Amino acid sequence: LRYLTAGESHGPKLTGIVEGLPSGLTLSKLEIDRALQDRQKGPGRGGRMKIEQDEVVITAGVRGEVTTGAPVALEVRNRDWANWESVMTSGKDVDWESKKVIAPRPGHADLTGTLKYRMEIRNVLERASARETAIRVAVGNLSRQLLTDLGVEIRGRVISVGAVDLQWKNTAQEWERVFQSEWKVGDVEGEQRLNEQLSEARRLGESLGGILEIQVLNLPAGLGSYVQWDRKLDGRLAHAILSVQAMKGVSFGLGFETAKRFGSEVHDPIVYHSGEGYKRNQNNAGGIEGGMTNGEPVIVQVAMKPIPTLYHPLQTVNLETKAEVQASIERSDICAVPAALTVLEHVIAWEIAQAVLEKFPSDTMYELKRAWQEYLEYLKAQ
Ligand code: EPS
Repeated sequence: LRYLTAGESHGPKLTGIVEGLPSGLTLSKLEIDRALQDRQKGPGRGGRMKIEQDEVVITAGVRGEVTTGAPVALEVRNRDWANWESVMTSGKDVDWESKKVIAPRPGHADLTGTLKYRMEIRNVLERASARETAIRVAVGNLSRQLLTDLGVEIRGRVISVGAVDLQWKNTAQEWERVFQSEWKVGDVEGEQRLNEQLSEARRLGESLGGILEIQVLNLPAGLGSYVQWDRKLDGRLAHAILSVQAMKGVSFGLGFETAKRFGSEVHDPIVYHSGEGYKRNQNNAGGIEGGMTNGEPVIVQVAMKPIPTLYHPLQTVNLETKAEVQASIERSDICAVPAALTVLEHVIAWEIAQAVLEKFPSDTMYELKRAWQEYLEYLKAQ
């Protein structure tokens, strides 16, 4: 299972090509569009999200609603392109001047990208932009629908935004609230504090990061492998997560707290339930041991940095005059933490699906489901 994306933030469209999905997977376009719309939401989003109404176009690999086993091609159009056509075109008549950027933003790819590729900043920021996460959600949603078909559930919540920590006891009621909440938190009073913090950040020209948690439920033990470094599932998840724009840290289960405790206070004792197989009565490992799922929920925490484009810009250097100036003010989001949750759920879905398709025969959904079911029964019968 592999994918590539192409596309610039203000170019005509984003494109994704996916290879390795089994034939016979029923895909709902409605589901993909719902995920795309979910990614656009959240209280801290900027003006761009009023322009875009993301929707997928599937141009290959699906007939009716069913995958054929051939590569799947996806597109998400940039509506904003209508305002950028003369600037972001591939023909001869390009307007190089009107949207030229000469003051790189600290925290963005701007400066290093321009040095590395010997091009102007506009070319760098267009591809480095988190706009690319739209197509990653569309691509990831294909794998998410495959996992749903196998009974795997992925859910996530926002743990904290900026300096505001939210209350959390992990109850079913809180999860219900997360799904209704525009901040994707389960703490009603906390939302008030988040709104106040957002207003303050807006007033100051600031941006906000946060910490998120994603859980993957109903996975069998044995996805991923210890036998080679690049097959370890936690390593693959960390790679996928940190490849999302603005993500700075990943931890599993008990996370960094693990390093502070005695071993006996960290590792999850093994128990046996007849008819169910081996279990754990706690999940400090976050569902992964030895680079493999251990049958408990996979639990990942992710740190997102504040978006580097600031309305109250930091010092930088004008690349033409070398004078110290303030960074360019590009239109931006103040906080994209709830949107990032949707993105993370989908890049995680991708890695889990890849591990599933590596373990089981995957030419067809028929073979995959049969082998999956047989393996679940084998684990229970131990
Ligand atoms: C982004 C800058 C903003 C965000 C964008 C990511 O875009 P613009 O420069 O057009 O205002 O809105 O995010 C999206 C377009 C999106 O779909 O999430 C950046 O520089 O990373």
